[in-house]
Amino acid sequence: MGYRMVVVGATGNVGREMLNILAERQFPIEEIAAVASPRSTGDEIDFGDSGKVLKIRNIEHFDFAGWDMALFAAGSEVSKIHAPRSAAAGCTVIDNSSFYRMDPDVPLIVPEVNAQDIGSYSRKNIIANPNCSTAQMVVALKPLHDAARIKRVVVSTYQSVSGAGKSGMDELFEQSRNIFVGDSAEPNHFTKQIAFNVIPHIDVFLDDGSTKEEWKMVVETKKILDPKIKITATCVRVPVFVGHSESINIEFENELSAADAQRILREAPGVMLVDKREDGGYVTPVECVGEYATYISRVREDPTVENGLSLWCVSDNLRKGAALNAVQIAELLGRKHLKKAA
Ligand code: 11C
Repeated sequence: MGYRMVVVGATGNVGREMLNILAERQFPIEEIAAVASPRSTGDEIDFGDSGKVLKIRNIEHFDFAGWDMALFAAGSEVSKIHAPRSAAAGCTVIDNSSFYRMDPDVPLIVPEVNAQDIGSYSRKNIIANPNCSTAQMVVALKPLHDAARIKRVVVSTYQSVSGAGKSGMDELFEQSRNIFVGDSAEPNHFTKQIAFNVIPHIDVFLDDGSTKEEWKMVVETKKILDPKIKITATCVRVPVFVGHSESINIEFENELSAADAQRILREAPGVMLVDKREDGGYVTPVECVGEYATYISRVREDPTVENGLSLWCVSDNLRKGAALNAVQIAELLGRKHLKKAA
């Protein structure tokens, strides 16, 4: 017996990956509904490589009663209106938007890190999925925190344009082509030219000069991992289609050698250590596309502080950063709370 699953925002970058990953991981499904905005109603979408084709249903008229779980990937406005409707109808929401993440009655879950927190979902029948740049970072930090207690993190991100949706990807593609043929490179989606450039600005500016993307990395990491950890982030958009990269500098309470950190990371859930200290012995974003792991490379001691380490962290932002993590939450929820008879 399987679950009756809904994917909201099924036509977007993340929604499509949710369908792919549910099919890939053979999530036990009795029925699946692909739901999106009225403009896509009636369109067809593949249910991954299962051979099934789904007709898109209209979110405005979709009745969540009788469905088990809804994975939402349609942005904060849609989640704000329709997630409570789903939750009240008894269909547990796993929400990829930022809308509920910092709600104290909504658990924010990365299964490798804080699976134990999922029980509080019953307060609102909603579980939140973190921001992509947070998800991969906490997978890397958790085993090191357990080993030597993290005091402070300095992170700089190199985030792909797919984090900004299909229009971000289209802008990088078209601008690159236009520059080659001598046409205009006027920005449209991004604030400055993204092709052959980098932009130190993701999401809106806050009063203290940081951006909301940077703020999310701070507050979400504290909620998922440990509120005592101090974090400062600089988030940068780079001309890469898929795959977020992060340079992470960590200061620990206790001593942790690079060799011990490598040994711990090699065994850590969700982590793939690729760290050969030679030409090409590290992972770059193009190599992580379509993969599940959070890749760690360039682990080394930082002698400028007591107990410091630096490392490089890369993951597919549409997968571990969004769709995969949501499906892993659904799997966890199924195992722990919404069991179905085999
Ligand atoms: C980006 N991290 O790369 C963002 C996308 O809060 O879920 C995801 C935003 C979020 O632009």
